[in-house]
Amino acid sequence: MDGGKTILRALAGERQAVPPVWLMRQAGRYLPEYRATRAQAGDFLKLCYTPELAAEVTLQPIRRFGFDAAILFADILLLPQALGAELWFETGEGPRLSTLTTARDLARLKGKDDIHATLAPVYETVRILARALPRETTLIGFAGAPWTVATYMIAGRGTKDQGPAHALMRADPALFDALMARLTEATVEYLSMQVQAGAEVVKLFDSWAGSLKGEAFSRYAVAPTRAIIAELKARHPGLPVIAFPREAGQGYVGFHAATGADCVALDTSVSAGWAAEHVQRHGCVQGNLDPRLMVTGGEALAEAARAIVRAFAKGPHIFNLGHGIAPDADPANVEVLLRAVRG
Ligand code: 1CP
Repeated sequence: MDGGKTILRALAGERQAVPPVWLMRQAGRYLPEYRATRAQAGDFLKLCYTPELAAEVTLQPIRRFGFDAAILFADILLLPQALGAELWFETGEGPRLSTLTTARDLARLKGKDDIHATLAPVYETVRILARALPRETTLIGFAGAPWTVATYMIAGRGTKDQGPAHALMRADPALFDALMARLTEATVEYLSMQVQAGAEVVKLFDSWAGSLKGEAFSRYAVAPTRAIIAELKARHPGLPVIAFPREAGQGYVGFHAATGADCVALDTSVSAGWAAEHVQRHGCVQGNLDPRLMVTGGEALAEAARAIVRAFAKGPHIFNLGHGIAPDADPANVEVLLRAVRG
Protein backbone atom coordinates (compact mmCIF):
# COMPACT_ATOMS: atom_id res chain seq x y z
CA MET A 1 0.00 0.00 0.00
CA ASP A 2 1.24 3.48 -0.78
CA GLY A 3 0.08 6.87 0.45
CA GLY A 4 -2.88 7.41 2.74
CA LYS A 5 -2.87 8.28 6.39
CA THR A 6 -0.26 6.40 8.38
CA ILE A 7 -2.58 5.60 11.29
CA LEU A 8 -5.24 4.16 8.96
CA ARG A 9 -2.59 2.07 7.21
CA ALA A 10 -1.43 0.61 10.54
CA LEU A 11 -5.04 -0.09 11.51
CA ALA A 12 -5.52 -1.88 8.19
CA GLY A 13 -2.69 -4.21 9.22
CA GLU A 14 0.21 -2.65 7.34
CA ARG A 15 3.70 -2.82 8.81
CA GLN A 16 5.51 0.50 8.41
CA ALA A 17 9.25 1.13 8.72
CA VAL A 18 8.49 4.19 10.84
CA PRO A 19 5.41 3.64 13.02
CA PRO A 20 2.85 6.44 13.23
CA VAL A 21 2.78 8.11 16.63
CA TRP A 22 0.39 9.93 18.95
CA LEU A 23 0.20 10.14 22.74
CA MET A 24 -2.66 9.50 25.12
CA ARG A 25 -3.62 12.81 26.80
CA GLN A 26 -1.50 14.66 24.24
CA ALA A 27 -3.70 17.69 24.81
CA GLY A 28 -3.22 18.48 28.46
CA ARG A 29 -1.70 20.34 31.32
CA TYR A 30 1.94 19.64 30.38
CA LEU A 31 1.42 22.16 27.53
CA PRO A 32 1.40 25.88 28.49
CA GLU A 33 -0.95 26.65 25.60
CA TYR A 34 -3.44 24.08 27.01
CA ARG A 35 -3.29 25.73 30.44
CA ALA A 36 -3.97 29.09 28.83
CA THR A 37 -7.01 27.86 26.88
CA ARG A 38 -8.33 26.01 29.92
CA ALA A 39 -8.02 29.21 31.96
CA GLN A 40 -9.89 31.05 29.21
CA ALA A 41 -12.67 28.43 29.36
CA GLY A 42 -12.92 28.79 33.14
CA ASP A 43 -13.29 25.13 34.00
CA PHE A 44 -12.70 21.72 32.50
CA LEU A 45 -16.30 20.93 31.57
CA LYS A 46 -16.74 24.36 29.99
CA LEU A 47 -13.68 23.53 27.88
CA CYS A 48 -15.19 20.18 26.83
CA TYR A 49 -18.53 21.78 25.87
CA THR A 50 -17.17 24.84 24.00
CA PRO A 51 -16.48 23.50 20.49
CA GLU A 52 -14.07 26.27 19.40
CA LEU A 53 -11.96 25.84 22.55
CA ALA A 54 -12.11 22.03 22.62
CA ALA A 55 -11.03 22.01 18.96
CA GLU A 56 -8.25 24.49 19.76
CA VAL A 57 -6.73 22.29 22.50
CA THR A 58 -7.06 19.21 20.28
CA LEU A 59 -5.06 21.04 17.58
CA GLN A 60 -2.35 22.43 19.90
CA PRO A 61 -0.24 19.23 20.11
CA ILE A 62 -0.69 18.68 16.35
CA ARG A 63 0.72 22.13 15.58
CA ARG A 64 3.55 21.78 18.07
CA PHE A 65 4.61 18.18 17.38
CA GLY A 66 2.94 17.00 14.16
CA PHE A 67 1.52 13.81 15.67
CA ASP A 68 -0.04 11.38 13.19
CA ALA A 69 -3.38 11.42 15.03
CA ALA A 70 -5.47 13.96 16.89
CA ILE A 71 -7.82 12.71 19.61
CA LEU A 72 -11.03 14.61 20.19
CA PHE A 73 -10.82 16.64 23.38
CA ALA A 74 -13.64 15.48 25.63
CA ASP A 75 -13.96 13.09 28.57
CA ILE A 76 -15.38 9.62 29.15
CA LEU A 77 -17.65 11.07 31.85
CA LEU A 78 -19.63 13.28 29.46
CA LEU A 79 -21.75 10.26 28.48
CA PRO A 80 -22.99 9.58 32.04
CA GLN A 81 -23.72 13.29 32.32
CA ALA A 82 -25.74 13.13 29.09
CA LEU A 83 -27.63 10.17 30.57
CA GLY A 84 -28.63 12.41 33.48
CA ALA A 85 -25.93 11.88 36.12
CA GLU A 86 -24.67 15.00 37.83
CA LEU A 87 -20.99 15.62 37.06
CA TRP A 88 -18.50 18.12 38.42
CA PHE A 89 -14.76 18.33 38.92
CA GLU A 90 -13.27 19.04 42.34
CA THR A 91 -10.14 21.12 41.78
CA GLY A 92 -7.05 19.04 42.48
CA GLU A 93 -9.10 15.92 43.21
CA GLY A 94 -10.81 14.79 40.01
CA PRO A 95 -14.32 13.94 38.90
CA ARG A 96 -17.38 13.65 41.12
CA LEU A 97 -20.77 12.26 40.02
CA SER A 98 -24.11 11.55 41.61
CA THR A 99 -24.01 7.84 42.56
CA LEU A 100 -26.06 5.07 40.96
CA THR A 101 -26.80 2.23 43.37
CA THR A 102 -30.52 1.43 43.10
CA ALA A 103 -33.08 0.45 40.47
CA ARG A 104 -34.66 3.87 41.00
CA ASP A 105 -31.38 5.58 40.11
CA LEU A 106 -31.20 3.50 36.94
CA ALA A 107 -34.81 4.23 36.02
CA ARG A 108 -34.08 7.95 36.20
CA LEU A 109 -31.44 7.75 33.45
CA LYS A 110 -32.35 9.11 30.04
CA GLY A 111 -32.78 6.83 27.03
CA LYS A 112 -29.99 6.27 24.51
CA ASP A 113 -31.59 8.60 21.98
CA ASP A 114 -31.90 11.46 24.47
CA ILE A 115 -28.16 11.96 25.02
CA HIS A 116 -27.52 14.07 21.93
CA ALA A 117 -28.87 17.37 23.27
CA THR A 118 -26.12 17.41 25.91
CA LEU A 119 -23.47 15.99 23.59
CA ALA A 120 -24.19 18.18 20.54
CA PRO A 121 -21.20 20.47 21.31
CA VAL A 122 -18.91 17.42 21.21
CA TYR A 123 -20.17 16.54 17.73
CA GLU A 124 -19.60 20.16 16.69
CA THR A 125 -16.00 19.90 17.97
CA VAL A 126 -15.53 16.85 15.73
CA ARG A 127 -16.93 18.74 12.72
CA ILE A 128 -14.56 21.65 13.32
CA LEU A 129 -11.61 19.27 13.62
CA ALA A 130 -12.53 17.33 10.49
CA ARG A 131 -12.20 20.61 8.58
CA ALA A 132 -9.17 22.02 10.40
CA LEU A 133 -6.78 19.09 10.67
CA PRO A 134 -3.90 18.65 8.21
CA ARG A 135 -4.85 16.09 5.57
CA GLU A 136 -2.31 13.55 6.85
CA THR A 137 -3.61 13.62 10.44
CA THR A 138 -6.18 11.03 11.53
CA LEU A 139 -9.03 12.12 13.80
CA ILE A 140 -9.81 9.72 16.64
CA GLY A 141 -13.10 9.87 18.54
CA PHE A 142 -13.55 7.98 21.80
CA ALA A 143 -15.72 6.85 24.66
CA GLY A 144 -15.20 4.99 27.89
CA ALA A 145 -15.98 1.28 27.79
CA PRO A 146 -19.12 0.40 29.78
CA TRP A 147 -17.31 -1.21 32.74
CA THR A 148 -14.99 1.76 33.28
CA VAL A 149 -17.83 4.28 32.96
CA ALA A 150 -19.98 2.17 35.32
CA THR A 151 -17.24 2.23 37.98
CA TYR A 152 -17.44 6.04 38.07
CA MET A 153 -21.26 6.12 37.97
CA ILE A 154 -21.66 3.64 40.82
CA ALA A 155 -18.99 5.10 43.11
CA GLY A 156 -19.54 8.73 42.13
CA ARG A 157 -15.78 9.16 41.70
CA GLY A 158 -12.58 7.44 40.68
CA THR A 159 -11.65 4.53 42.96
CA LYS A 160 -8.41 2.59 43.41
CA ASP A 161 -9.90 -0.90 43.32
CA GLN A 162 -13.35 -0.23 41.81
CA GLY A 163 -14.75 -1.68 45.05
CA PRO A 164 -18.24 -0.13 44.86
CA ALA A 165 -18.80 -1.43 41.31
CA HIS A 166 -17.63 -4.94 42.26
CA ALA A 167 -19.88 -4.82 45.32
CA LEU A 168 -22.95 -3.88 43.26
CA MET A 169 -22.09 -6.60 40.71
CA ARG A 170 -22.31 -9.16 43.54
CA ALA A 171 -25.18 -7.67 45.54
CA ASP A 172 -27.53 -6.93 42.64
CA PRO A 173 -26.33 -8.60 39.44
CA ALA A 174 -29.59 -7.83 37.61
CA LEU A 175 -29.24 -4.10 38.28
CA PHE A 176 -25.56 -4.18 37.39
CA ASP A 177 -26.26 -6.02 34.12
CA ALA A 178 -29.05 -3.57 33.29
CA LEU A 179 -26.68 -0.63 33.78
CA MET A 180 -24.06 -2.30 31.56
CA ALA A 181 -26.69 -2.86 28.86
CA ARG A 182 -27.80 0.79 29.04
CA LEU A 183 -24.20 2.00 28.77
CA THR A 184 -23.45 -0.36 25.89
CA GLU A 185 -26.35 0.92 23.78
CA ALA A 186 -25.72 4.58 24.66
CA THR A 187 -22.02 4.23 23.79
CA VAL A 188 -22.97 2.96 20.32
CA GLU A 189 -25.18 6.01 19.73
CA TYR A 190 -22.52 8.40 21.06
CA LEU A 191 -19.69 6.96 18.95
CA SER A 192 -21.89 6.62 15.89
CA MET A 193 -22.62 10.35 16.05
CA GLN A 194 -18.90 11.11 16.39
CA VAL A 195 -18.28 9.07 13.23
CA GLN A 196 -21.07 10.85 11.36
CA ALA A 197 -19.49 14.15 12.41
CA GLY A 198 -16.10 13.13 10.99
CA ALA A 199 -14.20 10.85 13.41
CA GLU A 200 -12.22 8.39 11.29
CA VAL A 201 -11.32 5.94 14.07
CA VAL A 202 -12.86 5.37 17.48
CA LYS A 203 -11.18 4.21 20.67
CA LEU A 204 -12.77 2.56 23.69
CA PHE A 205 -10.99 3.30 26.98
CA ASP A 206 -11.45 0.47 29.49
CA SER A 207 -9.05 1.94 32.02
CA TRP A 208 -10.18 -0.33 34.86
CA ALA A 209 -10.46 -3.60 32.87
CA GLY A 210 -7.59 -4.98 34.95
CA SER A 211 -9.77 -5.40 38.03
CA LEU A 212 -12.08 -7.80 36.15
CA LYS A 213 -10.81 -11.35 36.53
CA GLY A 214 -11.73 -14.61 34.81
CA GLU A 215 -15.39 -14.89 33.87
CA ALA A 216 -16.02 -11.25 34.87
CA PHE A 217 -13.43 -10.09 32.33
CA SER A 218 -15.21 -12.01 29.55
CA ARG A 219 -18.60 -10.80 30.63
CA TYR A 220 -17.93 -7.13 31.39
CA ALA A 221 -14.82 -6.20 29.36
CA VAL A 222 -14.89 -8.48 26.30
CA ALA A 223 -18.64 -8.83 25.68
CA PRO A 224 -19.64 -5.13 25.79
CA THR A 225 -16.63 -4.19 23.66
CA ARG A 226 -17.58 -6.85 21.13
CA ALA A 227 -21.21 -5.69 21.06
CA ILE A 228 -20.25 -2.03 20.56
CA ILE A 229 -17.75 -2.82 17.81
CA ALA A 230 -20.14 -5.14 15.96
CA GLU A 231 -22.91 -2.55 15.90
CA LEU A 232 -20.57 0.33 14.94
CA LYS A 233 -19.06 -1.68 12.09
CA ALA A 234 -22.54 -2.67 10.90
CA ARG A 235 -23.49 1.01 10.74
CA HIS A 236 -20.14 2.27 9.47
CA PRO A 237 -18.50 -0.44 7.34
CA GLY A 238 -14.72 -0.34 7.53
CA LEU A 239 -14.60 1.84 10.66
CA PRO A 240 -11.36 1.03 12.51
CA VAL A 241 -11.60 0.60 16.28
CA ILE A 242 -8.89 0.71 18.94
CA ALA A 243 -9.62 -1.03 22.25
CA PHE A 244 -7.69 -0.33 25.45
CA PRO A 245 -8.42 -2.96 28.11
CA ARG A 246 -5.83 -1.49 30.46
CA GLU A 247 -3.99 -3.96 32.73
CA ALA A 248 -5.72 -6.90 31.04
CA GLY A 249 -2.53 -8.99 31.32
CA GLN A 250 -3.22 -12.44 29.87
CA GLY A 251 -6.59 -11.01 28.79
CA TYR A 252 -4.75 -9.17 26.01
CA VAL A 253 -4.16 -12.51 24.27
CA GLY A 254 -6.98 -13.08 21.81
CA PHE A 255 -8.61 -9.70 22.55
CA HIS A 256 -8.56 -8.68 18.86
CA ALA A 257 -10.42 -11.80 17.79
CA ALA A 258 -12.80 -11.86 20.76
CA THR A 259 -13.92 -8.25 20.26
CA GLY A 260 -13.33 -7.42 16.59
CA ALA A 261 -10.97 -4.57 17.55
CA ASP A 262 -8.53 -3.59 14.79
CA CYS A 263 -5.93 -2.48 17.30
CA VAL A 264 -5.33 -3.33 20.94
CA ALA A 265 -3.64 -0.70 23.11
CA LEU A 266 -1.11 -1.99 25.64
CA ASP A 267 -0.33 -0.63 29.10
CA THR A 268 3.13 -0.67 30.68
CA SER A 269 2.60 -3.88 32.66
CA VAL A 270 3.34 -6.11 29.65
CA SER A 271 6.69 -6.25 27.88
CA ALA A 272 6.79 -5.27 24.22
CA GLY A 273 8.59 -8.53 23.39
CA TRP A 274 5.84 -10.62 24.98
CA ALA A 275 3.12 -8.53 23.33
CA ALA A 276 4.79 -8.79 19.90
CA GLU A 277 4.62 -12.57 20.18
CA HIS A 278 1.23 -13.05 21.80
CA VAL A 279 -0.89 -10.02 20.90
CA GLN A 280 0.51 -8.40 17.74
CA ARG A 281 0.21 -11.81 16.03
CA HIS A 282 -3.52 -11.12 15.91
CA GLY A 283 -3.45 -7.50 14.71
CA CYS A 284 -2.19 -3.97 15.19
CA VAL A 285 -0.95 -2.97 18.64
CA GLN A 286 -0.49 0.45 20.19
CA GLY A 287 1.74 1.34 23.13
CA ASN A 288 3.45 0.89 25.52
CA LEU A 289 6.10 3.38 26.63
CA ASP A 290 6.21 4.16 30.35
CA PRO A 291 4.75 7.70 30.69
CA ARG A 292 7.21 8.48 33.50
CA LEU A 293 9.96 8.60 30.88
CA MET A 294 8.24 11.72 29.49
CA VAL A 295 9.08 13.41 32.78
CA THR A 296 12.65 12.17 33.15
CA GLY A 297 13.65 12.20 29.45
CA GLY A 298 17.24 11.84 28.29
CA GLU A 299 18.90 8.86 26.63
CA ALA A 300 16.81 6.46 28.76
CA LEU A 301 13.70 7.81 27.02
CA ALA A 302 15.21 7.60 23.53
CA GLU A 303 16.49 4.05 24.10
CA ALA A 304 13.21 2.81 25.57
CA ALA A 305 11.33 4.27 22.58
CA ARG A 306 13.71 2.62 20.09
CA ALA A 307 13.38 -0.71 21.95
CA ILE A 308 9.58 -0.60 21.52
CA VAL A 309 9.91 0.27 17.82
CA ARG A 310 12.29 -2.71 17.38
CA ALA A 311 10.08 -5.10 19.35
CA PHE A 312 7.03 -4.31 17.21
CA ALA A 313 8.90 -3.92 13.89
CA LYS A 314 7.56 -7.12 12.34
CA GLY A 315 3.89 -6.14 12.36
CA PRO A 316 1.39 -3.27 12.43
CA HIS A 317 2.21 -0.84 15.24
CA ILE A 318 1.12 2.62 16.38
CA PHE A 319 3.60 4.19 18.76
CA ASN A 320 2.06 5.48 21.99
CA LEU A 321 2.48 5.51 25.75
CA GLY A 322 1.13 2.85 28.09
CA HIS A 323 -1.11 5.48 29.70
CA GLY A 324 -1.65 9.24 29.52
CA ILE A 325 1.17 11.77 29.52
CA ALA A 326 1.38 13.38 32.97
CA PRO A 327 0.98 17.10 33.77
CA ASP A 328 4.62 17.27 34.92
CA ALA A 329 5.98 15.88 31.63
CA ASP A 330 8.43 18.15 29.78
CA PRO A 331 7.24 19.12 26.26
CA ALA A 332 10.91 19.03 25.19
CA ASN A 333 10.87 15.29 25.90
CA VAL A 334 8.19 14.83 23.26
CA GLU A 335 10.76 16.11 20.73
CA VAL A 336 13.29 13.60 22.08
CA LEU A 337 10.71 10.85 21.70
CA LEU A 338 9.75 11.83 18.15
CA ARG A 339 13.40 11.93 17.05
CA ALA A 340 13.91 8.44 18.53
CA VAL A 341 10.81 7.00 16.83
CA ARG A 342 11.05 8.78 13.49
CA GLY A 343 14.83 8.85 13.23
O1 1CP B 1 -7.45 20.01 32.68
C1 1CP B 1 -7.65 19.25 33.64
O2 1CP B 1 -7.20 19.49 34.77
C2 1CP B 1 -8.46 18.02 33.51
C3 1CP B 1 -7.66 16.79 33.27
C4 1CP B 1 -8.41 15.97 32.24
C5 1CP B 1 -8.15 15.94 30.86
C6 1CP B 1 -7.07 16.67 30.11
C7 1CP B 1 -9.54 15.16 32.48
C8 1CP B 1 -10.23 14.95 33.77
N1 1CP B 1 -9.96 14.63 31.28
C9 1CP B 1 -9.12 15.07 30.27
C10 1CP B 1 -9.30 14.80 28.83
C11 1CP B 1 -9.45 13.42 28.42
N2 1CP B 1 -9.90 12.36 29.19
C12 1CP B 1 -9.18 12.94 27.12
C13 1CP B 1 -8.85 13.89 25.98
C14 1CP B 1 -8.03 13.56 24.88
C15 1CP B 1 -6.54 13.31 25.11
O3 1CP B 1 -6.16 12.17 25.38
O4 1CP B 1 -5.76 14.26 24.89
C16 1CP B 1 -9.43 11.55 27.13
C17 1CP B 1 -9.24 10.56 26.01
C18 1CP B 1 -9.88 11.21 28.44
C19 1CP B 1 -10.29 9.87 28.84
C20 1CP B 1 -10.53 9.58 30.28
N3 1CP B 1 -11.11 10.37 31.24
C21 1CP B 1 -10.25 8.33 30.88
C22 1CP B 1 -9.70 7.15 30.12
C23 1CP B 1 -8.23 7.23 29.91
C24 1CP B 1 -7.39 7.11 31.14
O5 1CP B 1 -6.71 8.11 31.47
O6 1CP B 1 -7.37 6.04 31.76
C25 1CP B 1 -10.63 8.40 32.22
C26 1CP B 1 -10.51 7.30 33.26
C27 1CP B 1 -11.19 9.69 32.45
C28 1CP B 1 -11.78 10.21 33.71
C29 1CP B 1 -11.05 11.41 34.14
N4 1CP B 1 -11.23 12.64 33.60
C30 1CP B 1 -10.36 13.54 34.16
C31 1CP B 1 -9.58 12.82 35.12
C32 1CP B 1 -8.53 13.43 35.99
C33 1CP B 1 -10.00 11.49 35.08
C34 1CP B 1 -9.43 10.33 35.90
C35 1CP B 1 -10.08 10.32 37.24
C36 1CP B 1 -9.54 9.25 38.16
O7 1CP B 1 -10.07 8.13 38.16
O8 1CP B 1 -8.63 9.53 38.91
